[in-house]
Amino acid sequence: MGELKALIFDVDGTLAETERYGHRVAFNRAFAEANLDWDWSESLYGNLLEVSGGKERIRYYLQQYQPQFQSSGNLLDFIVNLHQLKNQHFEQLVGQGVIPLRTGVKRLLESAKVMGIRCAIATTSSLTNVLALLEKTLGVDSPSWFEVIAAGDIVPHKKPAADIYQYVLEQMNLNPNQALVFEDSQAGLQAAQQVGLSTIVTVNEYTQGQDFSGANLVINHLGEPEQPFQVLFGNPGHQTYVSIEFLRKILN
Ligand code: XBP
Ligand code: MG
Repeated sequence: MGELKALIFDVDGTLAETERYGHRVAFNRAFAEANLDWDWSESLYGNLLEVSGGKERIRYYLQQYQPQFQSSGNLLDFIVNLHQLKNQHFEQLVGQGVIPLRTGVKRLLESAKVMGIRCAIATTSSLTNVLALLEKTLGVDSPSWFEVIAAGDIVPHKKPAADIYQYVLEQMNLNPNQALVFEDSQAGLQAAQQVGLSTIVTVNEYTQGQDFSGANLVINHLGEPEQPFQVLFGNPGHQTYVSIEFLRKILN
């Protein structure tokens, strides 16, 4: 196979549990501020997560759950403004420190840095959200740890389309067999698979029932030396947490 040169991370659900306590809450705050009586419960949000992208998700919600709704002006402008408002609320939540990184994420990123493994981000989420999360959880210089931060509307089609992973590989001048992807969702896995990238899935409550066929390993989190991961699919041997050495073996 290939020699491990880079790690590519999804953000929402993978670096941190941003959806339930971050984006969902921020959407509801934006709705209230815009005098809309919409409320996205945790279970409704689980259904809405089938659609990647906040703007796309609002549009889908209108079609499916509020078919009578008429915006005062142009619908696209309405959605863009509402989404901007939601992202402001998201940044506020992140700033309050209510969204920690998932188990093992900080350790793995720091060892990648030390060992000269290049890192990148491939996310459907908006760039401002990503930067806010990184700066709050890993420090103000942490965006520079990532050679490429590919986010939101930078590509025409969001996950499960392959565009974002194709874009990252091109920017880094890498072949698919030189990098490993970290994802939490089926849509993210599909996007990575379509360009031939090996993928480790760390599930969360929203995604644990999804189909992860073709993933190299499916675990509950990246683990720590003192906090072993649980394996849902794959055979990590005696390994109990994700380290760079372990990832090298996966790719080989
Ligand atoms: C994340 C998304 C995003 C976030 C919200 O998917 O689909 O839409 O839910 O962020 P992934 P925005 O983890 O696969 O990247 O509102 O900025 O889109
Ligand atoms: Mg995700």
